Amino acid sequence: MMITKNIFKNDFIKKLKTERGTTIDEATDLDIYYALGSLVRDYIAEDWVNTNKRYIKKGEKQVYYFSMEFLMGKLLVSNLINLGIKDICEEGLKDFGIDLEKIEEVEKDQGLGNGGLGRLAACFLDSMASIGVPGHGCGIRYNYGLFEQKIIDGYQVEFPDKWLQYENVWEIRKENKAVEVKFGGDVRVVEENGRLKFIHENYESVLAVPYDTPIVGYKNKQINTLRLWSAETVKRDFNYTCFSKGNYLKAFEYKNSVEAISHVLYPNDAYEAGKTLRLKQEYFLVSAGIQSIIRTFKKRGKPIEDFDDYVAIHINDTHPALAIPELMRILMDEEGLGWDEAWRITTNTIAYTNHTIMSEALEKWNVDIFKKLLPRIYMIVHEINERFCRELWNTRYYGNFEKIAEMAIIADNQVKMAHLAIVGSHSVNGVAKLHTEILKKQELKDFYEYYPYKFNNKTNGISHRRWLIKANPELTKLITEAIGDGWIRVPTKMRGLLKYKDDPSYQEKIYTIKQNHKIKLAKMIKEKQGIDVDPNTIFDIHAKRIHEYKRQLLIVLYIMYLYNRLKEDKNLDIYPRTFIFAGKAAPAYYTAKQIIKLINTLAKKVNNDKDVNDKLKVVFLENYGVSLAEKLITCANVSEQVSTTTKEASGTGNMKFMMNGAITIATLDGANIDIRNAVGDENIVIFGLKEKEILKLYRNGTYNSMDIYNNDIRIKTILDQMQGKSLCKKEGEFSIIVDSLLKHNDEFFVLKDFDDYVKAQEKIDKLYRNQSVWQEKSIINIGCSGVFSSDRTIYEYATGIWKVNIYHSYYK
Ligand code: 26V
Repeated sequence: MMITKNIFKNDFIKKLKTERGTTIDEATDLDIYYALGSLVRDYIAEDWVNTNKRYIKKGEKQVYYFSMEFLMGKLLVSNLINLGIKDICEEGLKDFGIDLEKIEEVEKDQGLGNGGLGRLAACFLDSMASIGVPGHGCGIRYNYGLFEQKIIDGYQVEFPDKWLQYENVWEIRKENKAVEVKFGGDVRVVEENGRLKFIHENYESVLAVPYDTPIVGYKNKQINTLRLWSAETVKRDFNYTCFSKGNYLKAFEYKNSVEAISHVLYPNDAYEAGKTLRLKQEYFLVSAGIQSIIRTFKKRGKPIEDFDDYVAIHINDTHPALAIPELMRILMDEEGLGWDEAWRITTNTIAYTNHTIMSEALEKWNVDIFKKLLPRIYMIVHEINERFCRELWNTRYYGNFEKIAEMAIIADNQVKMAHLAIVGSHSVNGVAKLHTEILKKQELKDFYEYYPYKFNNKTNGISHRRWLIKANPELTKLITEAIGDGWIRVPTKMRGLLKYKDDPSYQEKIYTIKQNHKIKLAKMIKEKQGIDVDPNTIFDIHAKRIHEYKRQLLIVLYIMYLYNRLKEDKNLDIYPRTFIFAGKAAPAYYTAKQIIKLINTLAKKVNNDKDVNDKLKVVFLENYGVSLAEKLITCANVSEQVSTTTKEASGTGNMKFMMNGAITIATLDGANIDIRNAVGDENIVIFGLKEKEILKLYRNGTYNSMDIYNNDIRIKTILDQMQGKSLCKKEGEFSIIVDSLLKHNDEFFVLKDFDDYVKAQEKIDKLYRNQSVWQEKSIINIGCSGVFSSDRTIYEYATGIWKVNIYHSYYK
């Protein structure tokens, strides 16, 4: 259906009446949002049904992306863009005196993720639909997403994220597609016709109810599905079993324990605490998802032996790795296949992405907890382990007990999920070149040596539709004016911009766009925090989870150093800067929370000191999430990507900032390396220890942070200030931070990299003064960012791992 402005306006008025019982004159922003959302859903409906029909009719391979997190953000405007009707709707609404941007504010962010890993899943869904991969998301419909962060007296305070408080217009509850998931109980083994049969008894039943959200491809009529599962009681059990025995309280206990499963997202992004509820969540996702895939598959009438020709399952980190034993269970216990056939199908179906080398994030489950919660699944994992260890012994490591113990899936009374994921899949990938190399050379070396053919790299990407077209319509327009709109379907065509890099009038336009975004942000900062920020200063932004390895601290030290210098010499010639931070800390990560307090304490001091005010400001923006990110990334002159080399697997914020014209100051870590390779050394500012130096320091243990403290007066002064009363009246407030740097020998080499960071910042200062040089670099960064579109990443997954047809790809 072709939608014109008039059709839209008529439809909209009708919707307001039928859905909200109101008129344009009376409608609140909430009415308008819901009427619009419901209308957009109608516009999507037909293509959604047709896409599913086409998938079934053509019988082609489907991809299922399993993830415990999907950080979708808001969907209204991104759906309008992908449907190709944003301009029409915006103008239609304007005729009614309605501002779309204001209406968008009503929508709650769908924040069902912690950070990079969850947002990557969301970008992948967008790209799969847009380049024409038949691919769907499978996740959990948490009642509460990542907590809302407020800053109170400088401290982070967490509040529940009530994203489902009002109706979610994008989802459709599919009650008739609910499945049962079983926990606990016992497994009885009987022999039947010469085969062992496994009978699961006395288990607790949970009903998994799916909610489907359409994922709209970019102007291509392809609508994929994100299916999120919600945990509910199985009515029969709830009503009869407990109530009939008069056990009223027990019934509620059951209800609570079931609903707890999809109640809230775990707010850690790099720390595995081994909680039973988390394991329950993981199995719930996997069991519901795989049962539903099998059901859809069987409707196609193909033999189960061909399952892997028609289905690819991707697991986003190890969190859904139980997909391996769950698929084995269904193929053997329910479909009657033998072990070898089931194993062939399972390993051909499943592929695994590793997202971190941080050892604290590696999932390991206590065997006793595992066995009790998932008795049949444990038996299968145990058997996988037995067979794997036997194979190692027979093929390569005969007599090498040590090696086999190292590589075993079950060892030291723990189930190691990464080992399970590698053994049970056909592909293991890292998320940037360096990360993949580290996996091969270090973290997963044994597995790489044994299964070299499984390992591959897929450098991350971001959806340029959300992070450029949606976030920065002004820049989008300017690019299209210069090089046409071909870059939207083939983002690498943004290179066409390079010919304008030294065109003064184009540079001027690029500058103005950024400037306007900065003015808007400055206004928001003034409204929210009362801080005056000058849009003519350099906006230097660090926005991501708060983590020691991401080194917010390095920037804090630099700001303190600048402050000290300005206090000594008011006329010090530095280009005025505004440092902006945003990010959440895991609620139980005390050091990270103290880093937030430190930033806010410093901000208060600096912002209220007239001596330095025209040169230095510090702002911490609360509640970082997708929507705030969309506002921030357009405003950065400088993008801070300063993780300790080797620690950031890829990073994706780095890509978002460059695509919007920021210059990156970075260590050679994760995808920063790929960015440097794309833009060239002159268009990025690199500093800090290199991979080899870091690994050497970690290995030989010669680093002594006290030496730096004693020999570098800048650092001594800063750390003494941090510890004493000059920064904060509460003595010892920041001792945990100072201790981490001195007593615990600065695990993340903040002090070691400080001097080089200062020099890098001085380079930035100098560069920014020459606006034509700066704008040229900015244009080069934008022009070279196309390769970081997740369309490219998904193309690589589709052709290299999943082996699926791609409908609309322009990459061929
Ligand atoms: C781990 C855990 C441990 C158990 C509790 C909950 C939880 C939640 C998330 C994680 C995953 C941590 C790994 C992660 O987020 N990695 C990030 O992945 C990004 C996408 O590939 C990448 O850009 C970042 O560099 C990487 O840190």
